[in-house]
Amino acid sequence: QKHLTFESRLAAAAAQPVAHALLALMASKKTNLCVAADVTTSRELLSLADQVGPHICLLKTHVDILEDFTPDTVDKLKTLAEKHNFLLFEDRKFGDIGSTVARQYGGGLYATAEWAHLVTAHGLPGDGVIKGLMSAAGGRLRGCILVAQMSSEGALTSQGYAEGCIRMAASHRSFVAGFVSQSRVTSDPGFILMTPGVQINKTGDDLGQQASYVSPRAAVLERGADVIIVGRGVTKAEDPAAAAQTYKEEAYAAYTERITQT
Ligand code: UP6
Repeated sequence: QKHLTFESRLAAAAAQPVAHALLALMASKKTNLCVAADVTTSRELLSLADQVGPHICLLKTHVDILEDFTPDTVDKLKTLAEKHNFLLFEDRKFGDIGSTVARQYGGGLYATAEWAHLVTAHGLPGDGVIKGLMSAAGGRLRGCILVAQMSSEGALTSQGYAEGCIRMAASHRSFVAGFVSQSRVTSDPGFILMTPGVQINKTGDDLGQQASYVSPRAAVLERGADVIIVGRGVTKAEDPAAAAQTYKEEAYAAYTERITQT
């Protein structure tokens, strides 16, 4: 997908409704920024979503970090997603056998399949994890993002592992929308690559987030990111809306540069 525009990849993503919708949204809203809303209260989450909403294509959540999760939080998130035109992405990183993930995704406290357009999953269990998610998604327009590579130091996601994830995705094109990756793991235009570990002017944290964060520009131009995932760069900023705007502009400018390269 090196030089292709998001619009020109729509046909390749036709089998996956969320990937298709996301490519169209990124092109029309001119943003390839995903904010990782890693906060601990529903009030902070909803306030952040309302502030950064105009600048993002995806809001990535870890709803199990919330101390006060209720279905009402989800209803309000859905309203904000419609108001600002972004998709909901729960970073659950499912990684168990199919029958277990089907129950974790479809039920439990979070009933994630009910509201999250996208969820993350590890390829580790084999393609049963995808089949399990698909079974719980039922007829809803849902998709998953496979974690092909991790940003953390010492990650066990070898090249062979990443290649296995790509193969697994290729045989489940109706459900897999793309990958979390740190490099251009595939050139298939139907899959969307999302890269975390991005921050402007910042080195890593002390818990093994990569030794140093990369800039939005490097993520897009050197690591092949279609979407950049930014957490603390936005959430810890004095003005999250202004920070989101800056990240959006840098990432989209890098994408524009990429598609005009010859
Ligand atoms: N994330 C990573 N690395 C991965 C996969 N996912 O950092 O390989 C997620 C984290 C967090 C976000 O769970 O929500 O991306 C990064 O946040 P940060 O920008 O604050 O480091």
